[in-house]
Amino acid sequence: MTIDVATGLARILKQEGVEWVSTFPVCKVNNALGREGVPMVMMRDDRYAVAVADAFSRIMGGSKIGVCTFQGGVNAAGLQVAFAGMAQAFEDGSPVLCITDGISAGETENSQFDVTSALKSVSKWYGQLDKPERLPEFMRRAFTMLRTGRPGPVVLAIPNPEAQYDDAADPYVPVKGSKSMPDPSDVSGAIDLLLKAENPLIYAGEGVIYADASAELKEFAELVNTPVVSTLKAKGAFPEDNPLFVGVRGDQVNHYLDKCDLLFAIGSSLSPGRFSHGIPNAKKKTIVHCTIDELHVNKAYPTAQAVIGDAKFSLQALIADVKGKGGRPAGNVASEVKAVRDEAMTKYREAMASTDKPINPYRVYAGLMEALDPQKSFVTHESGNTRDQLSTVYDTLVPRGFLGWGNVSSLGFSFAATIAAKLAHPDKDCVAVTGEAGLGYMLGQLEVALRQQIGITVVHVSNGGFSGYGPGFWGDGHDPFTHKVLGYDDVDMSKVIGELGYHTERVTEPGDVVLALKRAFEANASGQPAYIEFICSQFPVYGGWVSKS
Ligand SMILES: Cc1ncc(C[n+]2csc(CCOP(=O)(O)OP(=O)(O)O)c2C)c(N)n1
Ligand SMILES: [Mg+2]
Repeated sequence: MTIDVATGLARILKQEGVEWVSTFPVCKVNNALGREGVPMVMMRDDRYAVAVADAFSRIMGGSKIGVCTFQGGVNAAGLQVAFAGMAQAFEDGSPVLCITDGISAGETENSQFDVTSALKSVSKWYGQLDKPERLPEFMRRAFTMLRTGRPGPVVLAIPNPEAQYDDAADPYVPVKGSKSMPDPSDVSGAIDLLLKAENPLIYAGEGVIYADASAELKEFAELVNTPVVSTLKAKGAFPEDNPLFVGVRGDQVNHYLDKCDLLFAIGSSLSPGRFSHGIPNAKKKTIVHCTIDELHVNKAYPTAQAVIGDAKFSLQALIADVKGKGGRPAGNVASEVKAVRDEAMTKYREAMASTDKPINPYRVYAGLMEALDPQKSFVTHESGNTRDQLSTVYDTLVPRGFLGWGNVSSLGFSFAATIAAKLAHPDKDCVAVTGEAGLGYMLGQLEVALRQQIGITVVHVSNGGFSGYGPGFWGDGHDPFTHKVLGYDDVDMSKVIGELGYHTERVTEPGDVVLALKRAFEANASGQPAYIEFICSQFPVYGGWVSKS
């Protein structure tokens, strides 16, 4: 049957299991999505349209693909704003499908902004549909790339959504992703090195979550009796109540990164960045690197042994190999982890019990841990202290019980992530924890949760400034001229946001933290979003990142 490209696209998305599409108007395929019954989550700007779909892919570990649409083509206004979201998705390796208008033949080379080179720089693949009958081919290719190899965004530009093609000529069949197993001799070599090491350390990255390999990681770590560090983006890949869990950051992580003679990386690019650890004295250590992508082997550090393949298959092979070789002796690894961790956590645990006013932010995080069921909740941070502090202390027991994000971390993503989390898991309590800066980004988006009745909670650690930037408690801070904004004495954000229709509270008493959170989650259960402003001190104290040396 002859149909138009936009209708064909909508039907293929449905065949591929896409349940909704996030968008900001206009994109010329949207009307066909509406007609074909694909629900649209309309955000209030294009960056957030990308971010919601991006976050959904992350939260689902790529088992479902987030899809978004935004304006492009000759009038690339939407695309220019969406670009920020695509850059973030590309930086963090998120398998999101971005659909935008394309530039028709005869209209190219009109604008100053070079759409093609811009989109190529933020995608795993950018395809412009140059003939309507190629739609099935492009979609097969897109979903293959979204489900295979190192995750990353795919961008499709559709120049003429009304162009007709015969959908029976090349009937669409959903595509399956493929995974690869590592070379057995690499697996054996990796285990031989591990068994020789005196103080090995496992360094788990987000690839473990994308490969759905948390159970295998736990089995492997226990079998080889080796402590585990998780990256920010992998937080929750290893259960954080396990005696072998060291942490994401904090003095105990520094201790183990320093002390290890062998670093066994799984599912991480091992790129020392702004929000990840470097490996101190790397040249004196043995680095085993299990990764899906050769791009990262011998990148920042010499790799003693690469194991290239899907993290689950790699871990299964590593488990089988080590079982044949007898494993590692039990020793006192777990008791040492506990001692080092307890010592490092003492100051944070004190802050978590603080009765200070304004409220210590750690008291709010302790309240979250008390009010939420760790198995049935989703928490994410913002850029700023909420990231640094939550990733130091928030106990995550299941993958994506906490979403850590940001090789670089673009403010405002937490709201998109929490919307996506609630759409993915309507039964979970979903919370974004933000400071002033993240809140500023998300203010324009708050209407979405009301309109769509998405019951999420925004927790605002309200401290009147960019607290890591100002004088703080220790001297002048790193940006003393640009850290003050209107604070809680100047404006009552709970009233502002309350007027919109959110359940809001302003909490000044440490003893009220847990009850206020519980009331917010109750409101969420009936589809009402909530905003809770906790009047907090500026307390820029958190675990650092170890630098590469
Ligand atoms: C898009 C973007 N621009 C700039 C930054 C740099 N940045 C990181 S945190 C921050 C301010 C954080 O202040 P606030 O939200 O009040 O959190 P606090 O640290 O006080 O808890 C800024 C400007 C960023 N991460 N993202
Ligand atoms: Mg602040």
